[in-house]
Amino acid sequence: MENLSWDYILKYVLLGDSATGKSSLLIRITDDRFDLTEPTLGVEFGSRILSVGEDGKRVKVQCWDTAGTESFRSITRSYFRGAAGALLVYDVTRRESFDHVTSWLEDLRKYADENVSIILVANKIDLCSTSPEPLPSIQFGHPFPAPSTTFDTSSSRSPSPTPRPSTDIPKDLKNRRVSSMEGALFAKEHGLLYVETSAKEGWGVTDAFEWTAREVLEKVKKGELDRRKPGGVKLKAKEMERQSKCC
Ligand SMILES: Nc1nc2c(ncn2[C@@H]2O[C@H](COP(=O)(O)OP(=O)(O)O)[C@@H](O)[C@H]2O)c(=O)[nH]1
Ligand SMILES: [Mg+2]
Repeated sequence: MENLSWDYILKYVLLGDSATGKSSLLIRITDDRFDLTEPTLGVEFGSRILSVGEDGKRVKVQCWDTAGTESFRSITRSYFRGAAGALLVYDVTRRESFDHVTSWLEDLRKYADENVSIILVANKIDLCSTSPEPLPSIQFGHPFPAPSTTFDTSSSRSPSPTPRPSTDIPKDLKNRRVSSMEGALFAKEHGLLYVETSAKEGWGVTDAFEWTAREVLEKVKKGELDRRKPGGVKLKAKEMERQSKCC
């Protein structure tokens, strides 16, 4: 039987323009399938337990999938409050969905808790590549993924930042409107994590949810989250006791 026990529950939100693949990413992480999805009206919900970090903490991510259309934007914003993690999604084949990331980020900064961990998700890379590509080697100011390495964008469970040769660059860029470098630099500039995904092929999807969880858990460990109001993080009683002893 599936083990449903958890050490942490984290609230996540998925945001970004319509049709960038938010619902598809959610279905991929919760059910490991790719379907034709109906456009999201308002907000939908899904959850999945992930094993995170070297000590394999069991983290239940509860994801709120929001609608990217202007008419639902005020509803969408109300879900930002109390989120521990946010997946800000754009479609690498639609330039305007990347141009709008700035405005989604402004919304997050305004309506979400200041400690929210954000990952910029460049989705639909299957449309411009036949396999997951290495990400640009950029020095990130984040503990995860490890600095000065390329990231593994495969759908493996653990983020293994295996360095790959820098000559291994994408070949079929015909459909691509936002390069890896541009996405990664934007993320670095704004203090976000960065990942490339294909909800269709399952590439990088687990990494997106897991890397965000790792960053949240790092903040919990360092005591950066207010214990009385830990914004979107729920700890099991046992874990709470351990945390209060250690820091
Ligand atoms: N090729 C490809 N299509 C995708 C991917 N993710 C989503 N789609 C398609 O893009 C469209 C919008 O996806 P959806 O998940 O509804 O986007 P949302 O509006 O952001 O929730 C649908 O036709 C999906 O099948 C992907 O990774 N690759
Ligand atoms: Mg949707």
